[in-house]
Amino acid sequence: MSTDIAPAALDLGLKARQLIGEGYCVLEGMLDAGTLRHTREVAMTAVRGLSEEQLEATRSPGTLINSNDHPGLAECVGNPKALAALEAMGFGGSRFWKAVIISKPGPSPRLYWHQDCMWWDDPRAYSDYSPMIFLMYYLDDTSRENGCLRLLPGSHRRWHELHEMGTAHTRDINRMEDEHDPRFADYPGEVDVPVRAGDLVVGDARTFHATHANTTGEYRTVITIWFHPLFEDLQEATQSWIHDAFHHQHAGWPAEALDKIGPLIPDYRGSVEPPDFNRQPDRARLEQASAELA
Ligand SMILES: O=C(O)CCC(=O)C(=O)O
Repeated sequence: MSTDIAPAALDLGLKARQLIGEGYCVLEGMLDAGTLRHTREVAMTAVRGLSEEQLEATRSPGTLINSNDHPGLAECVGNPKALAALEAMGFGGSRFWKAVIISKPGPSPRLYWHQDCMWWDDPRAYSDYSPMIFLMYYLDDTSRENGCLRLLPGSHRRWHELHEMGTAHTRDINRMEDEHDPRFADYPGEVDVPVRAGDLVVGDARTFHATHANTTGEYRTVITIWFHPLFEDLQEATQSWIHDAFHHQHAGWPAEALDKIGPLIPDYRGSVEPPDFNRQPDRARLEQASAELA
C-alpha cells in the first residue's frame, strides 16, 4: 500500500464513500470554540424571541428560524475548515441556499421521518452526487435523551414506504396533530447519530432522517445549512431557483456577513426562469437507478 497519502486525506476519502453509499457522514470537531460560542449566542437570542404560539406551530421539529434576519450565522456557514473538507471529499463548488436554527425545547417530542430533497426533477437526484446536501452543526452534545439525529442509511438511493407518507414540513405534521402518524414510528435499519458540540453531520438531502424526543429540561440546538455541491453541474433551472431564493432571502445581510460566505454565493447568469421545486421522487426512475447500483 502507498504510504505517501496523509491520514487526513485517507479519512476524508472514507467519509466521502460513506456519504455516497449511506447518505451521511460525521466530521468531528469542525467548529472552533470561538465560532461555537458566537453561533450559540446568535441562535439562542433568536430562539428567545419566539412566542408560545410560534413554538407550538413547530412542536415536532423544534424552532425553524431561517437565516434571513440572522447574518451572525455567516461565520458558521462559511466555515473554511468544512469547505476544505467538502472539497477534498469531491463535494466542492457548493453554493448556499439558507440556514435554519433548529432548537428542540426540553422537553419536546420526536421529529418525524422526512427527506428534504427539492430537486427530484434534476437528473443529479438519481446519481451519486445529490443536488442538495445538509450541513448540520450541533451546538450541544447530543444523545438519545436530548433528541439526537436518527437516519435510515441508504434511503437516499432506494424507494422506501416513507416516500408515500406525505412531504416534509407541512402544517399538520409540524404541529404533530396526529401522534400516531407512521412518520413518528421506528423503522428497521435506522441508526442513531449522537455527536459532540462542534461536530458536523454532512447528509444527503435525499436521506430519510428524524430525531428522538428531547426528554431533558434543556434546549438542544443545531444549525442546518443547505448546500448545493458541484453547483455549475446542476441543470440551469435548479441553479436559477437557488440563485433567486438565496438573494431574495439574504437581501438584508450586510457586506461584512456576505464577505464571510463569498465563494458560496450563487451567481447564475443564464435566462432560465426559476421553476417550481419537486420534493417527490419519480418511483420508476429511482428504482431503475437503484437497480443499477453495484
Ligand atoms: O433537529 C435535528 O437534529 C434534525 C433537523 C432536520 O431534520 C432538518 O434540518 O431537516
